[in-house]
Amino acid sequence: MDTPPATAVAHRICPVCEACCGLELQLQGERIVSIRGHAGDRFSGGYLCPKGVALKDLHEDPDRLRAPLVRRGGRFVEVGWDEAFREIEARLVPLRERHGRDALGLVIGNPTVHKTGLMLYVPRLVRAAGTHNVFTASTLDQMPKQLASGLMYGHWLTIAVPDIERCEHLLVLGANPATSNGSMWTVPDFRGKARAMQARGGRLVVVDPRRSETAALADEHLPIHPGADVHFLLGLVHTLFDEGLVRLGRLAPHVAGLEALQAAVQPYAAERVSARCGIAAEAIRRQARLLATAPRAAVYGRIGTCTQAYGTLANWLVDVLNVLTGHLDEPGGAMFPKAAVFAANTLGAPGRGRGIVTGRYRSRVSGAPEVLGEFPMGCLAEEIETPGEGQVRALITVAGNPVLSAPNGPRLAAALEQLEFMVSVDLYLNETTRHADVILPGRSPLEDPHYDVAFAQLSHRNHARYSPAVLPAAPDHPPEWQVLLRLVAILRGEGAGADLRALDDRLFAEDLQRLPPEQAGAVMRLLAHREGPERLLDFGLRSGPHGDGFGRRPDGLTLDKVMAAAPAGIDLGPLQPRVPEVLRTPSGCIELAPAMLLEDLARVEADLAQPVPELVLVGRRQVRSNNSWMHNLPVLAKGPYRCTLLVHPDDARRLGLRDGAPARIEANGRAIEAPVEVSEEMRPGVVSLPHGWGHGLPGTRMAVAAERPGANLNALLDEAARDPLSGTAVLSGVPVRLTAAG
Ligand SMILES: Nc1nc2c(c(=O)[nH]1)N[C@H]1C(S)=C(S)[C@@H](COP(=O)(O)OP(=O)(O)OC[C@H]3O[C@@H](n4cnc5c(=O)[nH]c(N)nc54)[C@H](O)[C@@H]3O)O[C@H]1N2
Ligand SMILES: Nc1nc2c(c(=O)[nH]1)N[C@H]1C(S)=C(S)[C@@H](COP(=O)(O)OP(=O)(O)OC[C@H]3O[C@@H](n4cnc5c(=O)[nH]c(N)nc54)[C@H](O)[C@@H]3O)O[C@H]1N2
Ligand code: SF4
Ligand SMILES: [Mo]
Repeated sequence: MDTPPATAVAHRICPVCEACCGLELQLQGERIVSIRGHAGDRFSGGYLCPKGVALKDLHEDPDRLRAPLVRRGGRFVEVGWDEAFREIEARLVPLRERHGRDALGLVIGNPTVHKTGLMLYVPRLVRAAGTHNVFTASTLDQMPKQLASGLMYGHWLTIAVPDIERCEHLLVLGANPATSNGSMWTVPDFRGKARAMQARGGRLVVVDPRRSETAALADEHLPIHPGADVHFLLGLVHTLFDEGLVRLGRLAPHVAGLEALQAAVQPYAAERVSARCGIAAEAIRRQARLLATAPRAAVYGRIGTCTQAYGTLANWLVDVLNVLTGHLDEPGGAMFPKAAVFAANTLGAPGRGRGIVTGRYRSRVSGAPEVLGEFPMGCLAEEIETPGEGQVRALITVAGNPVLSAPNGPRLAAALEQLEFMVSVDLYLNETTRHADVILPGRSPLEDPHYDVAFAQLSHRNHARYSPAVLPAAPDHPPEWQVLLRLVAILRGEGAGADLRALDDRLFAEDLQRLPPEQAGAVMRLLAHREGPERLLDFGLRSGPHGDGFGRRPDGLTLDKVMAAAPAGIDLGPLQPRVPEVLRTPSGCIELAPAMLLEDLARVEADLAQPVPELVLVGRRQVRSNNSWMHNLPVLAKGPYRCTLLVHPDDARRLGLRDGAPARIEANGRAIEAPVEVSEEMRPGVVSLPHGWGHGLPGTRMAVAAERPGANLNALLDEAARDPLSGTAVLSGVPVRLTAAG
């Protein structure tokens, strides 16, 4: 008789969102019994949300792909891995030979930054492709933050985050961390940390057109008119100068452009911007005074301040406020993390650098400037549709679903049908991958080891954590770094059957070329027992700011030490002041008045002359949802219908809309329908619909999601509307027309 399998406990860092919670799994053999927060985790301390629990459903989801699919005669058939790669080689290599490297486009989606293997090997894929046509979720998301930070501090990843555990006044704009669990700011259990701040006498102020879950926690909520953060922030900065509240403190010798900034904000008194942002002038002035007089304070802006027409300006002004009030780089203020691995903000010589540039080349059709090596996602469809040299004829998507997550998905879906060849590296046959010729499935996250390479760079506290794989993968199912490496081999002309270990060695040796040859050789030998992401991690840890320097600092970190500290992880302590060492601008100073930004203020001036739109649409995130891809998991899909349009009672009355009845939402000559949820949460004149819905399209294989498909907000949006500096799409504050449907 079989003995029942023993119960075991395993641990895994959750790879779904930026909070990076430590999870504890109860297992019975290879069956997951339950998932909860790991109380012993040195970073998240037991916090989790329903999406962490849903990793069980993801692991077990019968719709999750386990074998490659190849389109044959209009249908997808399962094939072996070798056959799938041979198909890709046979179709992609001649296409690139005929039409050049730019004929292959790349789409890189959000989960890439959450998976160690993808995070570390996608750059290799991008390099091997050698195409200008790179499109990522960054231009639907945080590029304005990265551009503004790059211009001010000299590096794209020198990003200040609130030191919430010591903060006493937190001003949040366009973020809902109580639901999103934080973004460009890794802060598990934001709610608990915000409450602790309030219990210390601290104050939370939230600027949001909706009384969001975070605004509901706040001491003050300012319901701003969408898209007007730049006006509000200009009013705050003006007030600081006007009322003599500027205090640079310790940073004074490290700041450039103060006078130019003062002159530039001169036209934007609170009294002048008030009508545009819908916040009383006295309330704007009061917020400036509160910020200036709080001993420890931080301003934090997130996606609501990014996905709008003035995203880069708004994100610049957030940090300008932190600098002018003496709160940047101070404990309890906005501080710079120092990650253990690949800490981008520690590279190069301390204190001075080359700074950043954009527009080194431009997109073929619209002439959009390259930003951080990519073009706006909103340009993808036109690059596929428009004939000529450099036309995108083939596409590789990695962990992206732009048909739902990018503006004007219907146009993009039609464009994808015109491609000569498309490969998707993904978990599902969904709205985007249904257009592919070959789909290469990733593994369940529980089958992969994990280290958060991206989010440790944005963390409210420095830490190093590793988790081994929890469950074994099917023996023939390669980890995703090997899938990408196989694609690299094909793109480099080494063939689908190339020796991956040898290729991995060569690529690592290429990475080491910036070291002196004898040092590179020594590193190669010391890490010869590792391969893939773990070799890169060990290298990153040992050569990083907390590392052992390959023996030079014996107390420092190595991957062995971090592995031995699993599952609790290693706490590297609270953030420390880093100015001027962290700066990489050519001047060696914090640039308060970059020319590109001052010039862009002309658009704000023009905007002020326009009437404020009467009715606009914003998005919203929901705890049981994650962009477009977790709606197939039963534990998240159950409960009330969530893809509802929140409408203020006054607007509902005026427009003849009833609670629960469908409304027709029109914009840009397109329309969708969603049920109305009458809600006092909304600012009058603003309605809110979540994004990532619109499932059940023909050819998809996500049965649970298709039962309640929801409406695709992005089907309405204009793919050409963007912040011209960062290329980031305008996803919020879009004028709409609303009528009762039917
Ligand atoms: N209107 C509106 N649109 C938005 C937003 C908004 O606020 N409003 N938010 C934007 C933001 S911030 C973002 S980041 C983007 C996100 O947009 P995308 O980057 O397109 O991300 P998702 O929509 O989450 O789709 C993720 C894809 O990755 C696949 N996937 C999941 N896990 C894995 C894995 O481990 N390996 C592989 N290979 N694939 C995996 C999923 O099946 C899915 O196809 O959406 C943007 N779109
Ligand atoms: N549960 C869940 N968590 C997630 C995700 C998810 O889909 N679901 N997605 C993840 C991803 S990819 C990201 S990038 C992060 C994003 O994380 P957050 O930046 O916290 O994003 P949201 O929760 O969408 O909150 C944005 C808020 O901005 C408000 N807003 C809209 N327009 C404006 C405006 O013009 N001005 C101002 N001031 N506010 C405005 C909205 O009402 C909303 O409350 O969340 C991540 N976490
Ligand atoms: S908050 Fe984010 S990291 Fe934490 S359990 Fe939820 S999805 Fe996972
Ligand atoms: Mo995002």
